[in-house]
Amino acid sequence: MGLAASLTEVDPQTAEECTNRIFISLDKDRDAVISQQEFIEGALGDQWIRAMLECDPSTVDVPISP
Ligand SMILES: [Ca+2]
Repeated sequence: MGLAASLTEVDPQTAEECTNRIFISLDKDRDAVISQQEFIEGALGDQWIRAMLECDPSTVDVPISP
């Protein structure tokens, strides 16, 4: 299954499960802190995490300052 197909199918993971999966994957030294280096290396090395971190602006309600 391709990445696009996997992103369009219903994912049984909850937001909390996704967050935990991302955190565990990125926190390589298990100190409960994600350093900038861990974040960059983890995001670059994991296609699923990169896909989860991408933001579609059309799905986010961002208030615009007057
Ligand atoms: Ca860490």
